[in-house]
Amino acid sequence: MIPNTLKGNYPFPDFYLNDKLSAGHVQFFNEYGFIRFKNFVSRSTVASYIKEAEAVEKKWLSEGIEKVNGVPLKFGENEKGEKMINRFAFLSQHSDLLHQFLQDPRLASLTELLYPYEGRIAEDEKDGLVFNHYIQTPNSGFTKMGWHTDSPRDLFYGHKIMPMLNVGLHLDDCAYENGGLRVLPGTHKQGFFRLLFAKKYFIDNNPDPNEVGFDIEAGDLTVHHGSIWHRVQQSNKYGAESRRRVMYIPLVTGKYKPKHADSKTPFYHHILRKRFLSKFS
Ligand SMILES: O=C(O)CCC(=O)C(=O)O
Ligand SMILES: [Fe+2]
Repeated sequence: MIPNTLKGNYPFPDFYLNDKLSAGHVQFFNEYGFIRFKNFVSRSTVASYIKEAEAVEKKWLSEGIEKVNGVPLKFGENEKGEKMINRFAFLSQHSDLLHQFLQDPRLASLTELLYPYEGRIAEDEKDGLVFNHYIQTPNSGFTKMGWHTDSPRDLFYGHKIMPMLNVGLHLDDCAYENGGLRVLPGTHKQGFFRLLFAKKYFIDNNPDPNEVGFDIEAGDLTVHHGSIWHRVQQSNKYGAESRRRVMYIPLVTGKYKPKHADSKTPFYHHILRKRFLSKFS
């Protein structure tokens, strides 16, 4: 049971990752299953990453790309009614700048949170570097995401669930009241049954009395354990003001399982699509 003082709008100290993890960071993460680092990159770096994603988006749209390494892109319409990509996969394989970002030694240092497992940055595994672009428009493909954990996707591949981390670099300011990531602290420690059945995967979008959210500023980094329950609360704004972009880097353990141009589409993508994506995806 999480005490009342540890719910709602991030009731924890601000952490910074200057060089590598401190004992306090590790202790916090082990207790709650997530951690946020303020100002991981500067606003100008954020702007350069957004520009990079926009260039790839333009290219993929003009070439009619629909899948990358078997992973379907998600499409929708922006505030001007133009076709856009709501979810990119393996983005760093298509951008030198983002590939360079993944070499930041501070990212590799986060694998320590997977101890005693040896972790690695999964640039060519799972969905690689994911870029999520949420926006509320009449024909958006992506405005929110229901409760889920990231771990059971392994089961769809017929693999055992291995510990993993999802590291999010946030690219837009997003105040707690305006929506964004919500986590249920401590749920990474639950048993297998609650991992699978505590909530209805992707269907349940209801706030939980114990959830924690964040006043996110562009450049902040969040790390969450693959087994923590989390969701994305829809923005209460519309159009350009509702925009929320965040890149996710998977840090994984276990056998190296690279994907390539002719990798098959994982079955869970068919389910995900049915459950929370619009007619455009
Ligand atoms: O957009 C977010 O912050 C979370 C996304 C997420 O949970 C996922 O892609 O699995
Ligand atoms: Fe997730």
